[in-house]
Amino acid sequence: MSLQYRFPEGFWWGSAASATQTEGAASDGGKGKNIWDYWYQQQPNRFFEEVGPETTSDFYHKYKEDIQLMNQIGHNSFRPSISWSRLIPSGTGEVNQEAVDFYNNVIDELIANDVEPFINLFHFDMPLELQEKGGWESREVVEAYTVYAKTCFELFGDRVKKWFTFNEPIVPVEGGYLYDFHYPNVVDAKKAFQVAYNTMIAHAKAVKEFKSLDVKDGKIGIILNLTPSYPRSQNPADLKASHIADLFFNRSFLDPAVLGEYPQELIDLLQEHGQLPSTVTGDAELLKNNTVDLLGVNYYQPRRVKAKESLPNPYSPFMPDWFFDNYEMPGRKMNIYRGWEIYEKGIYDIMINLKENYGNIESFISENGMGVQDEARFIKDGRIEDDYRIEFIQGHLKWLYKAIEEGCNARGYHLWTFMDNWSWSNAYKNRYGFFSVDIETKERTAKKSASWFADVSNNNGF
Ligand code: BGP
Repeated sequence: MSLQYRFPEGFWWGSAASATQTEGAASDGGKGKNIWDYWYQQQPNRFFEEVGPETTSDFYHKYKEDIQLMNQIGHNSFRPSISWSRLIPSGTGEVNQEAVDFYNNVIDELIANDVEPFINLFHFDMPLELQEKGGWESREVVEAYTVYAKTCFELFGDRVKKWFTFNEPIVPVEGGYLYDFHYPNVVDAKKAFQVAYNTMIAHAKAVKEFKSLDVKDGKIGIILNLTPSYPRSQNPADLKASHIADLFFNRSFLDPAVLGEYPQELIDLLQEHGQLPSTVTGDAELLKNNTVDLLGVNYYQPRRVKAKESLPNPYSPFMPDWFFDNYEMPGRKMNIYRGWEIYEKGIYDIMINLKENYGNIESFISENGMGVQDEARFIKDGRIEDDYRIEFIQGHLKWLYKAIEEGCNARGYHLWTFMDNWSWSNAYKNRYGFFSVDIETKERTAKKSASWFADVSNNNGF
């Protein structure tokens, strides 16, 4: 077949999901509470139409059917996460056998269906008991995570060869400690930097455990949401604003994960403002010696910035936003439902940056996708005709292809997400899946994009 875009042999085609957003059974199977269960109980009004994480898409009970569907649409890989509070209900201590059975079944079913499990250990879902001990502010929690990670490697490492310590570790920092969209809803930059730092230490400790276990053919990575910072203009003031935004929102995790150290400029900036986190002797060496093998890149939108229009009030709380304003580029293409700009070339810019500045590390697009509201409007003959999603994916794949042609080490593309799921505070507002989910009956129905993606995967291109 003549294809315009033929991807390299063995390209990873699939999708990503997370435990809290898909499993449901939030209080079944011996699962402990995590911060989402708790926050919803406290403030249901903070969630779209007051829909909480209790049942979500019920993957816990329907995983077999779902995994068969993955196979039918040509998935050769799928990235779910393990729920820490399901596996170890209190965060530390006893392992829940029902959870071990569940994750064993999921992994075995994936393998039986020729879908390679890529397993992520943490997707925003801190066990409640550990949040009460300070969450990522606390080094005790860092130690608890290390034990949890080691437990997972030991339980499932015989079959799982691709592991990820964290998904978008910056999001709990932004949501929980800067901009008030995750529990514990603290707004305090100093705490935010401590949380960010401790998360990286937890990550490096997990990498160290993994390497000491010497899992045969195993790779360990991290999944980062890289958001290129584009300046409004080439004026030095705009360039500086975008440079600082990049330090805060990309390089704060990318540099320590891949290069093993923080950018000196970021350290200097935090020091100047009295915002440096506290560290422990040996941390720098730990980071240096435990960089990742593999990088997942989540890409949804660019960040456009400009120099500040007015000086920040020096008496206001310190925020990264002291250094830049967001810039609304005229004519930008928008996903109006999510309020995110669509800029396909961003994916190429990220890949070129990884090639030029990060040793061309082995990577893949671990999330990309388009959440759309009220998709029932697009039903024809019983099927959601989501041509806009197909266009969205195509647009991004073209740029990914170009990056690969230019020598970037990108190995796959995963959509967010396999089936419509519960999107944190947006609950079921915007739908992202190849399959729609009826939130009452839990029935799954393929959208047009599902059969399109099956063709792309089967042909290894389009
Ligand atoms: C990423 C997260 C996912 C997912 C996605 C879509 O940041 O890793 O968990 O939710 O974004 O975002 P949202 O659900 O907020 O629309």
